[in-house]
Amino acid sequence: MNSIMISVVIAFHQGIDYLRDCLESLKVQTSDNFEVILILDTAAQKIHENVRELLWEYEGLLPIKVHELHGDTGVSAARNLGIEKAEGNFIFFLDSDDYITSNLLYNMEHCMKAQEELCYSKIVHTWFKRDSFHIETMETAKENENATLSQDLAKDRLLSIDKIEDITVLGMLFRKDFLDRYHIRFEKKQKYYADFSFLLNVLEHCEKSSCCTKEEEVYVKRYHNDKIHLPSLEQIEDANREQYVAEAFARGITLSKKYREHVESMACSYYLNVFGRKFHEKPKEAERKFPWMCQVIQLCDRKTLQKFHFIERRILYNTIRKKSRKAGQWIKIRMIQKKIVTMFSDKKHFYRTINLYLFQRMKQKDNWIVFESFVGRNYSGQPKYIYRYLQKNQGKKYRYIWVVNDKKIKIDGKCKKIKRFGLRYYYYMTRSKYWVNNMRQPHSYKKRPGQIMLETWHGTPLKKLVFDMEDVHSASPEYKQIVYEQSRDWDYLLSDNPFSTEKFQSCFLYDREKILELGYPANDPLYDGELDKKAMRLKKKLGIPQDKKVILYAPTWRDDNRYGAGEYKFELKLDWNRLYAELGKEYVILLRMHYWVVDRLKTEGLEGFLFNVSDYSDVTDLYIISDICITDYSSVFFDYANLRRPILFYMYDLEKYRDMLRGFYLDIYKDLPGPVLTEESQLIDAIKNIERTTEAYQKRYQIFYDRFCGIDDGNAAKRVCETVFYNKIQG
Ligand code: C2G
Repeated sequence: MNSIMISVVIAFHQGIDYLRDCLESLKVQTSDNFEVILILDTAAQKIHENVRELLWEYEGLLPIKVHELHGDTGVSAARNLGIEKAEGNFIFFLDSDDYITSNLLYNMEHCMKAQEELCYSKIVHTWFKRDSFHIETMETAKENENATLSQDLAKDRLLSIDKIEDITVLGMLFRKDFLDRYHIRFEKKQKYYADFSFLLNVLEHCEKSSCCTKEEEVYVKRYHNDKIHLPSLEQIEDANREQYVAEAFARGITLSKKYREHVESMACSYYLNVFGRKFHEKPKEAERKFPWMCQVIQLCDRKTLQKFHFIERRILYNTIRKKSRKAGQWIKIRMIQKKIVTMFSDKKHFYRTINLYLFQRMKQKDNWIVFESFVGRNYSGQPKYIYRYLQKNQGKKYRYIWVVNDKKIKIDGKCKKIKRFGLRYYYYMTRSKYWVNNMRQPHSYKKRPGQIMLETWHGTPLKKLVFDMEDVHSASPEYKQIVYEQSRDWDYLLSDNPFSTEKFQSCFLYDREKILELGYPANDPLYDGELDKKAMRLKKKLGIPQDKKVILYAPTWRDDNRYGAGEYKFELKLDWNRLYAELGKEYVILLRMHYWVVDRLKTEGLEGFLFNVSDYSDVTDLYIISDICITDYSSVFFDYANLRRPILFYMYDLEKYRDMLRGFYLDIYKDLPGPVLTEESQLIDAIKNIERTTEAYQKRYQIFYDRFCGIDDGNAAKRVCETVFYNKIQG
């Protein structure tokens, strides 16, 4: 065991920030017995990425040997060159966009016994950079991975995996002489899926292997969350991808003896379930690519084909006989059969099918408008004020439809209320010419030709959004791609100020021409001439004493603190009894949780001081009755600033929020119109001395107001309606 020397082979072609994380994870390894063989695929490399500069940082810290690929290109060629250049007696493949936990190499070394040919570890999937791969992520990752390893190499690395793209040689430590003895190398021609035949080859010859069972020592496979700018090999749009899949299967079937039957089944399943869809979606393309699949299915043993059921067998046999039309027809029958089963399996599928075959064929109604605010949670935001303006000025010209989760939500004026994702929802969404929404529309719902979508959005951003974010902690790795696709369907995007206009272009990769920089309709009421009277009425409605000053506390949500999709936890970092004691004589507090937060505070003992207004429909009303607004990173302050009233920023978790979760577009110490407070006592002090606090920020507030509130003037709804609905160009 003393003579172990590992060559960590890294192939690099793009993604320098990923590479930094990867090298960092090697820098902190507890083992010293390794060298790094970095193969630069110069032909495929991004020109602007200066790898040499990065490598300087590791000079003397990591034993890195750099080689360049000449002539050949691609990951297979790079890894083969790595094996050739390796001076170690063990090989470990590490992808430049992945990283490993700090004891992994040490543990693998100690796991490996003299007679074993390889050792492998658990792979955990993430889409976070190394810094953020904290314990919590590890916990969730663990829950989602298929439990623990069975310690049977074939089972763990082949038999339990359905998709060819998930078969990998990563997280494995190979004895180099084992690879050499059996000439196990990556197939150079295979741009993708070369791991498949490599692994099958390994399984063919490997007599003994060990499994590194330490749960916390893992290989971390990092998904790319930005397919547009930095796609992983799997995400690259390649018109001939199916050819590589077919070749990989063909090679696998030919070389594997021990697992041939399994590989054949995998190939057939891929053909039936993945490739087969093409016959329905892109028949011409299916026809062109059919011969590739034909060759693979022809290699399969009859016994394997017989395991499939009747219709599937018809598809496979016709494929063997090269009868593409017949195979295509049976594939369609199979799809219809599947569709019927899913259609009756749940309501949503049933509605969607009716929508597709019935509503989509009905005529569009040019005067129907569907409004939705905060995914149907309430009647508020820009959609509410656009609706009100149209109701008042256009009345019966339009038919108004509101999407709500609860039909009890009060909406003024005559309108049709429909429940989100009910049958009527599909009917009205499909037939209405206009959609007005302040959040993203459902991804599954594609716009019909001729429909117009006005995306009003719901705030000026302080925290970074979508493509401006590095890691996405709140959603799936496809988040950026999904938002990209959704935003292609927006005909207009509303902006409140030039700053938002600029940021929306980068965060949504959205065209300037389609952005309407017209101000926010939801801020129109803040310019009402009779605000005091309105405030009195609202206070009465909410049961708030008229003689007390009002503090609105409206924090935002935390991306990493959630129960599930769209359902977030929130830990309030305030001692309400202390606040009551210190401020209760003069103030009441309105607690307004963000709409994603489902936790509700118990207010017993605080009656008359703390009012939970989290379920109140319209936050604009709450701005009107508040004398001070406290927030953290929420965009509420951009809107509230229209009132020119004091704003305090209670940012008790500033570092984590800024450095890990989101990052900001503004310099919070220079640009915000109020003090940044991290301690509760600072917050209480600022409230007690609110006049002094206000005075200190007067100048900055004015600059902020001019920059962010300059367009709002009480007439935004008018401007928006004239532009979108009456096609008037705003001067
Ligand atoms: N909101 C609210 N109550 C809160 C927080 C937010 O009613 N406690 C509403 C406000 O209308 C606010 C909007 O939700 O303007 C957006 O809230 P943010 O906290 O900024 O969070 P998010 O939904 O992530 O939107 O460009 C803005 C960003 O998209 C942020």
